[in-house]
Amino acid sequence: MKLDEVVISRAIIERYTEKLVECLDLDVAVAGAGPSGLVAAYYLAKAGRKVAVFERKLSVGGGMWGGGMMFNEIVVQEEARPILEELEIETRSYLENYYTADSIECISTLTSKAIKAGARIFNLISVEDVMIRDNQVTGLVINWSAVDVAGLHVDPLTIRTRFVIEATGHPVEIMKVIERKVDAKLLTVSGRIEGEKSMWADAAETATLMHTREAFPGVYVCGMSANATFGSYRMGPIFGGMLLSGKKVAEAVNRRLG
Ligand code: 48H
Repeated sequence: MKLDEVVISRAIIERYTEKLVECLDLDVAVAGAGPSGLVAAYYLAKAGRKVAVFERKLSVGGGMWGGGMMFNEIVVQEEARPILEELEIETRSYLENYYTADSIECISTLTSKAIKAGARIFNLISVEDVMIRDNQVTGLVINWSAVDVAGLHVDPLTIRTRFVIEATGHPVEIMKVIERKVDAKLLTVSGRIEGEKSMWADAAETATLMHTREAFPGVYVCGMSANATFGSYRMGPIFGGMLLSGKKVAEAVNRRLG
């Protein structure tokens, strides 16, 4: 049978539109498809929640692909290994309490498992603002990343959601928008973003979990954005805290959803 280019085009447009329309009203919208956002999406989808992830870049995975300084291996500690085991990602023991994993296997498998569990992942879409009602975030404002890159003046579209997970990593973009635009305090000590501190892996890994929580009504932070919001250290290429944070935020939001 001969192939028709217009059928191919129509198939893509219709199927993509179906996916996006389905996601206009969500239980959980995740901003950023780094390791913590992907883990969160995986567990929420597994719990039967309607969850979508919006990622600015062409590729998902955030800062995990490059391991440490482009050596594409990551390190995880004992506590986080069960997550990789559940995802069927191979780990190799190094010294006591240290395991390594191939960063490409981690991201590709995690992404695949999240999608197969039912999460929708949209790449090339940036979250540029939030929707607010009565001092509570009720949605995300999204636009094509290309619009931003080209500096075009094109209005965005909006996704309604019961909860937002801010997983934008170091730049902590969603919390920055809230801090700048919403006339209310964040749920931090100063009421503002406390900011990320320098390297201290051990302290940072513990703090990441402690700081994985609601940072503004309707918005939970996880991964590096949790540390940036609540003011803690960075940890370099140990990723256990990111994985555990993604799981913790999924459990917390799942509880709130009831
Ligand atoms: C849509 C956006 C937007 C936006 C950003 O940086 P990430 O990998 O985030 P985490 O927190 O899951 O993992 C952090 C880890 O990779 C890391 O950097 C570590 C452990 N650093 C330690 C250290 O010492 O440096 O992923 C965030 C993702 C990226 O893919 C961004 O492109 C995306 O979010 N993103 N997507 N709309 N406004 N902003």
